[in-house]
Amino acid sequence: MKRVITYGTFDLLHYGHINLLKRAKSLGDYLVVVLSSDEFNWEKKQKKCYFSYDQRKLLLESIRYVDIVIPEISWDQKREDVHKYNIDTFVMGDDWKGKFDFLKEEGVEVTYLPRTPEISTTQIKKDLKQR
Ligand code: C2G
Repeated sequence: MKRVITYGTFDLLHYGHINLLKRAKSLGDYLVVVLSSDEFNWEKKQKKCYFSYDQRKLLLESIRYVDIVIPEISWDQKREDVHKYNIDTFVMGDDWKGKFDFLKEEGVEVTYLPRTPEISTTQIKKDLKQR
């Protein structure tokens, strides 16, 4: 059983997120999604999520590629998470390329996947404002 992990806010869930989750799951048999809490997202982006943690968790749990959703409350939990969940592969979009290579020291394969072009939560918000 190959176990994969990925992290994110996944606010205003869109097809770019789904593409990432689909490809992440294809790298193993079990996908752990570590979902940024409302507070941690503020720390990360100084922006409020549109959907609350519980709403974003419900959306993610309904996705066929996702096996479990757990909270992300700090930048520093990744080393612990990969051991706690017996992770084989860590996956992120390539906007994070290189940022989490330290996880290789924990015996974890680190993979950055190309982002889906032209879609982002920021872009969606911008487009909606102009309508
Ligand atoms: N993503 C993507 N293509 C897009 C948009 C997002 O592949 N068009 C990917 C991102 O690269 C990321 C995941 O979808 O791997 C979730 O994106 P966000 O919710 O924006 O997550 P982020 O804020 O990057 O959080 O500790 C790590 C952070 O929690 C990552």
